[in-house]
Amino acid sequence: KFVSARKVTVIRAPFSGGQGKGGVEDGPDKMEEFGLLRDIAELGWTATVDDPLAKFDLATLKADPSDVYGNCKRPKMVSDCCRLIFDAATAAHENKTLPVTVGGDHSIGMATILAFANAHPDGGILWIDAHADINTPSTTPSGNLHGCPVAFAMGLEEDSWPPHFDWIKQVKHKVRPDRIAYIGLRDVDPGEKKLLKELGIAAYSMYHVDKYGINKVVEMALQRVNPSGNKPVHVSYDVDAIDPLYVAATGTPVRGGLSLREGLFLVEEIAATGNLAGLDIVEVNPALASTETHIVDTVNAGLSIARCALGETIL
Ligand code: 4U7
Ligand code: MN
Ligand code: MN
Ligand code: MN
Repeated sequence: KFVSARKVTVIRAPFSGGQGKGGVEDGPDKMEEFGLLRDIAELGWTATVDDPLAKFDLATLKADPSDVYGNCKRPKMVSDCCRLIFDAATAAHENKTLPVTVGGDHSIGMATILAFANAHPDGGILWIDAHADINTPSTTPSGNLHGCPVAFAMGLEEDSWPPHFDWIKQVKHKVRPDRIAYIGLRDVDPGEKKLLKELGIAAYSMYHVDKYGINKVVEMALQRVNPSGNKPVHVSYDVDAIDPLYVAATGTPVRGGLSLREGLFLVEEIAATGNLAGLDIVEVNPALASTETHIVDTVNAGLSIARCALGETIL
């Protein structure tokens, strides 16, 4: 319906400018080395690979000390790269393919969910994360823009934005607060809590996962963002939603997360609806592993998310 004939566009986003640590830019390479494209093909999907950031010298851009605005780090780099990813994702939606964007840090989520909302204004978004990523330039405690993508995609507090993000103001359909739901939260900043409350956003934390179980939580989240059950759904999956026991190689690990099975069940359930129309897999950072096992576990968790979302376990 939203995606024709099992076609995927893999959008490579080897981007790390939304946070300070190195290594997350190697996520796409590692995922491919471990067989991302082979797995997609084996599941009967045809993949085209898009590499919108290939023309940039990302290491040089990241090292530019003048790229700051107030407390926001690297607004120009984040904006320039997100604009290209937005265009790539928009093209994927126009071609009726399923964009699978592989990060890179989660700042690129502003581009993918904005492209999704603009292409499918009545679609729903699930943000799977330990964090809410809805800080604005005025609330961010770190200045790292990977903690802010939802605020940009919603157009929140535009007056506080670095001018680099003006292009977002021209995008016709922004992400609506009633069309996004969170699952997996356990590290939300005070300013973010206030925004979630004020905007009435559906936010299921680990407390809710324990209280109701993951099956019920997914059902409640889908009910909120896709009440008719027949609209497209985008899943923005930060691997730090899963417990660091399984996913150690990520930039901002928080204990007490989803079990690997809960994390996979969630995307299996979306696959079963047949409504998946966009997927991000972000924050795999192979450089933050202290053992080879950490790398293998984390990258394989990322691959499992992709395969389960594409229907591997729906028999
Ligand atoms: B991620 C944080 F303060 N909220 O804004 C911030 F705790 O994409 C963390 O979810 C953001 O990994 C984490 O810097 C961003 C912090
Ligand atoms: Mn996170
Ligand atoms: Mn995130
Ligand atoms: Mn993280």
